[in-house]
Amino acid sequence: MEDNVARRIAAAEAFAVKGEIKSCEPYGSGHINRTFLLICEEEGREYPYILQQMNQEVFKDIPGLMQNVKGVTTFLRRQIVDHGGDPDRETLNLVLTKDGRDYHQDTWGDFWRVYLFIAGATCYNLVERPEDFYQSGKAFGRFQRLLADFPAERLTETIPHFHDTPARFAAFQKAVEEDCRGRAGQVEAEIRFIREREEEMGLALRLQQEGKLPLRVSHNDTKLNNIMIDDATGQALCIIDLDTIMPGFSIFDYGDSIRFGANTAKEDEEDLSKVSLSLPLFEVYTRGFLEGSEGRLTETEIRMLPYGAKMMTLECGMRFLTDHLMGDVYFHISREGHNLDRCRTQLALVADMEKKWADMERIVRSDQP
Ligand code: ADP
Ligand code: GN1
Ligand code: MG
Repeated sequence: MEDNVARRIAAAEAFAVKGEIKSCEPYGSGHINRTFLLICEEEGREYPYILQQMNQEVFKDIPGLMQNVKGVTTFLRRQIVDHGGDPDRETLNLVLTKDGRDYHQDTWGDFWRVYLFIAGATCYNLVERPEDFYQSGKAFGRFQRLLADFPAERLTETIPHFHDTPARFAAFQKAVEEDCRGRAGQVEAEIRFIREREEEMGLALRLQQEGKLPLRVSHNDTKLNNIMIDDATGQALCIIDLDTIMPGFSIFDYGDSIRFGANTAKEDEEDLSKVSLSLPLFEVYTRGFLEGSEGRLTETEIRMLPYGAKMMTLECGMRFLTDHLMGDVYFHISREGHNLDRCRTQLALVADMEKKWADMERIVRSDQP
């Protein structure tokens, strides 16, 4: 995906935004799409938007993906209005193109979309206040509950086998074997660490096949910087990054949040001594998630929550290492070895979870409603 100012301005001009475009600069810290803060001006007043160039390497069916986003945001908007909320801030809102479409494809074939910018709210990369993390657990739990009533048959599977950990392991093994960048020799310890845990990777799918773990409409990318916290109230305001909404496991939505938010270090921290699982944060998130899902989770799902946290962390570490071995073709990087650093934090966190396993299980049991 090429980034070019003239192209992004031209793309922005295809949308029915207010007034004149003033600026359009890179924004946020997502790893997948290219995100820009678009500022427009009309009669001396500024109107901010989010412009995104969608990642076509990652998402093969962008029209299908946009249909998901449109369907889910319309559905959520109705619920927010019914509950007396603010539908312009509590869900993403697509801005249509001048010819009334949800997205724009430019002459180079790239896909673009525009959302209303949600002002006065922040996406965090590290938990600053435990209360925020509790709020985000509650919001993701509630989000899953709301989507339970969404007609799942209308959803396109935007990335097939997204959290199919055994399939991710197979892709990792292939990347090690091919070693196209000659990097495998420098990461033997990481490769061993992952291989030693192969057995555990198929458990969720096995339980699903046995009818013990339900498939649910889930978000599938529940890290802390995919939720906006209201600066004024401190409450979770809006869940964003809806590109991977599709049937999945509740324990993985829960687990991905723990992976990112209950880590005492950033996802790409180079000093591994800073990485650990914060049990107090684990506890507040668990409480929030269970409260937010309001009794919808089965006993097996609740029992499997610690497993969900460990698996999402191991899977993510494995995906970062796969991408490092393949030459950084999937996750955007901003420094040499960035994906390897990310992989190492994830594996260090898995190791710490293994040490704290009994505590994790105890907390889940005692937070159970
Ligand atoms: P990616 O898939 O690359 O992670 P996201 O959709 O998560 O892309 O967007 C990247 C970042 O842009 C978010 O973490 C957030 O900081 C910011 N962002 C996205 N949508 C909005 C919005 N509607 N209002 C304000 N900020 C947003
Ligand atoms: C990506 O899009 P973003 O940055 O929110 C990735 C997630 C990973 C995450 C790791 C579509 O999320 O699966 O867990 O990076 N999204 C996709 O930070 O692959
Ligand atoms: Mg994101």
